[in-house]
Order: sequence, then structure tokens, then C-alpha cells
Amino acid sequence: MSTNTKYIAGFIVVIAIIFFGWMLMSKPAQPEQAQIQATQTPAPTATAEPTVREFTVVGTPFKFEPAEIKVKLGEKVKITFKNELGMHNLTIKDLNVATKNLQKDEQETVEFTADKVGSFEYNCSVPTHTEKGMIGTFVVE
Ligand SMILES: [Cu+2]
Repeated sequence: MSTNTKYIAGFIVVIAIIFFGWMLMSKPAQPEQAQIQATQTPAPTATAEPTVREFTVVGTPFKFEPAEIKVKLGEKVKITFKNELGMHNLTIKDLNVATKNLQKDEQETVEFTADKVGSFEYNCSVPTHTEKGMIGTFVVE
């Protein structure tokens, strides 16, 4: 090998070392950035509280006011049933939700999560009250 060829070979080796060194230094930065983005993106959903929806339903002989409630899937629902006259309850049988039988001027709040989509009946389960009009619809969209 001539001196020139040795120099060129040495130069190439140095360039190669610098290049690979640079590759090694710069490479870890990319997955790190990707990781930061990956952890930042889901953070809002991880910490997000479910929306709480509060309703007041008034019971009188023989109706509920309102007779329709609409919520979205996954929302937390708080229904305060206020009984103004007679003995009544508010029951959503399909969602396992029910107040006790309440006397005049009593109220009770039930809390649950709307965990299935559908149109569910709520009623007063005191005999004959549903037929007399104590019926409503709880809609989960
Ligand atoms: Cu009733």
C-alpha cells in the first residue's frame, strides 16, 4: 500500500467512526421523543372524570315530571326523586335502580353509571301507579 492509500483508508475509518458515533448518539433521542408523545397523548383521557348528570324528577299522583331523561353512555347519573303527594318510588328496573317508597315531601337521590345504550322505562312500582300514568323513559345514547 502506498502512503496515500493508507491516509485515505485512515481517513475513511475516522469518518466511519464519527458517523457511527453520531448514529449511536442521535438514535436514542428519537424513541425518547416518541415515548414522550405517547405518554402525553393518552394522559387527558386517563385523568378525565366521567361527566356527572344531575336530574330532579318530581312525583305526583300519577305522573313524573319530567317523563323523559336523556344521557350519554358512560355518564354518571344522579337522579333526585322528589315525592310531592302520596306514596311513590322511582324505579328503573333494567338498570337495577330504585328509590324506596317515599311519603309526601320526601326525596331520595340515586346514583349510577349509564353503562348500556338503550331506552329504559322508569316507573313507580306501587301497585296500579304505572297504569295510572307514573311512567317515563330513560334514554342512554
Ligand atoms: Cu306511585
